[in-house]
Amino acid sequence: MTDLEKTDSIDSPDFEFPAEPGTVGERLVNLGVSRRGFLKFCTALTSTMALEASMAPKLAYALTTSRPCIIYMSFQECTGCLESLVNSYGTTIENLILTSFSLDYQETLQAAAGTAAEAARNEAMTKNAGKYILVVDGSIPANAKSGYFVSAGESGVDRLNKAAANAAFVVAVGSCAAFGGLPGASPNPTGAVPVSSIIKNKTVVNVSGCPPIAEVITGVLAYYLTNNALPALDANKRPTMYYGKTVHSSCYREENERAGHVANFGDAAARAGGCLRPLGCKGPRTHAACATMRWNQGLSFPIQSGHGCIGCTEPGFWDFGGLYTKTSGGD
Ligand code: FSX
Repeated sequence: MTDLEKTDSIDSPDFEFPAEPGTVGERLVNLGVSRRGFLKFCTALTSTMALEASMAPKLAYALTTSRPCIIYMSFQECTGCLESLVNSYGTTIENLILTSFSLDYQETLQAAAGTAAEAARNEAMTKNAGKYILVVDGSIPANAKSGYFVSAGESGVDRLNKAAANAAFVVAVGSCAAFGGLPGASPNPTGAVPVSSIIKNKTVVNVSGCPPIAEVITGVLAYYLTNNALPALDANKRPTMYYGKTVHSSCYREENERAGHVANFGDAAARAGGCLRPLGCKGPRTHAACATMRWNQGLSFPIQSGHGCIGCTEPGFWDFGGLYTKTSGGD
């Protein structure tokens, strides 16, 4: 995504930034973001969420007026998911959306530590009981005897259960939280399980990927803000608006395969856009938005760089992940 358009003034015949002190609207005004530029981004965002463009003003209103509480907890992970989320720069849609939430607990980003951090989290959960969104990254070590992951004197399972008890719903960010991911790979010494294996009485939305695209994470939150409801989910609890198609079906190299152009390692066909399937690309069996939304503000994605998809958004990644070919049991 590119930077938001900026102008010296706000022109707004039918949508004004609510500029009350402390609101996102006020912050946008102070940043010099124009109404037109803001609505343009909201329109782009509605298209990624498979919503009508006419929903853009509603989204704009929701982003500038609501401020739901998010409790973001990390378990067994590499911090790649959070890196993906916060490594955006400028006034981009993902940090704009993050600003629209009150991020009341995030161990890596917050200044508070120890008992002060725990007290702040408990206070935020009590104050927003039944309404806060619990975002979780990392898998949960369910092997009680393993001794892995104890924080503030509590096991991972206890910590997750307590945090989820009064949440409105849970968003499992990253393939570790969604499906077990790397910590769950064989031999899985910690007994790592997905969030949905522990939380059974509450909706869990899986935003898989190792890591997921930043705009996909924030897009799910923006959808909830706009509609006060969650998007449709597939059989793996992933939002179909981002995971409804395979990477291959929306890949620019797909039409080349149909025309008979396939690649070999380092050959001219690979550079000219030949399909990477013979090299073990897992795009045909991987559901993700990488080919349409791409990475780094829409700049590129692995296949565009000549590297086949490794299937990181699917259950079983890592054990069933990586590049492999027909001869080693792949597609
Ligand atoms: Fe897992 Fe995320 Fe991969 Fe890392 O939080 S999905 S190992 S990018 O950090 O959990």
